[in-house]
Amino acid sequence: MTSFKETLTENARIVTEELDRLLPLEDGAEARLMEAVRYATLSAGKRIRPFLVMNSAHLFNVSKESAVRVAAAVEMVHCYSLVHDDLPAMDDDELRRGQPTCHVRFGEAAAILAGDGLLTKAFGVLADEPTHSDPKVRGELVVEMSHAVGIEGMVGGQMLDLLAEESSLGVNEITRLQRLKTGMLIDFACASGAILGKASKPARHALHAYAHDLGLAFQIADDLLDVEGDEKEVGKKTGKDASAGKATFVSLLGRERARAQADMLADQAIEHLVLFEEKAEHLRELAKFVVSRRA
Ligand code: GRG
Repeated sequence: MTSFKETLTENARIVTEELDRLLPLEDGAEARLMEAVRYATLSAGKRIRPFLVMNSAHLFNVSKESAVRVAAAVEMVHCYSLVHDDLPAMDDDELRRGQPTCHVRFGEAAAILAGDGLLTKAFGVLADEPTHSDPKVRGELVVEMSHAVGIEGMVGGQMLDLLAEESSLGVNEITRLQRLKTGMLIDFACASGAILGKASKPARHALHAYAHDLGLAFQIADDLLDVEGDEKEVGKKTGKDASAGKATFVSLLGRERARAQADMLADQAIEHLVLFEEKAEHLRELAKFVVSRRA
């Protein structure tokens, strides 16, 4: 029987192949930019968000050709956010996915442009005809992605995060910040399968509820890894939140309560999937993986 880790790895391979195809090396003036784009994107990420796209699409019998394009677009946006988040003006990190960050390897200007290029390309992929034969579906994908990652979503959450260094936030404020910063892209990844499959309202609500709890569980697990994780295994610098004096779920709740909260949210996420019966098995396993991962 295939283990969940093998399923995740196989999915990552398929999505990485699609990214490789959508982001080809260029000749001439763009060569250096594409090298930076590919360096940031084809690196060894877990590909959790693309996994959510592929498996939410599976619930509604969406073709793999459509789903993998959306999965690649979501990963492009995620990689852009990592590249920009690592910049000196933001988190100023030197290690990501076990390798030097994009700006360390290619310089700041190229890293900014690589992020810009990835974000723009992602919207192009969603809007392009091979993604879905119905232009209304493609339009919905574009609008929902824009909502998830723009000012009222990920970018807004990043701003709150930067401001948080100068103030002491409580659990409710951290929850809102993380919901915007990491939760909304996870939400879009889950919603995209339902959009592609023109799913019913109850199915969309169930996936939204799953994504909400999974996103928070993911973030608490990320906070725990920053405290407990091994730098080599995690592939990025750990202990950063504490040294920056940043409030996190772990600093506010303590490790034990934070762990219990993450486990409770993962269980709750799984309960929202009852409607999908055995078709949602991979999504259930992902919720368990997210809170038990070591990287
Ligand atoms: C728009 C500049 C900008 C930032 C947006 C999402 C985000 C804010 C920044 C990403 C940086 C970060 C470390 C966020 C915390 C949680 C998180 C998203 C971790 C990385 O995701 P994983 O664990 O990473 O899925 P891999 O490398 O496996 O893809």
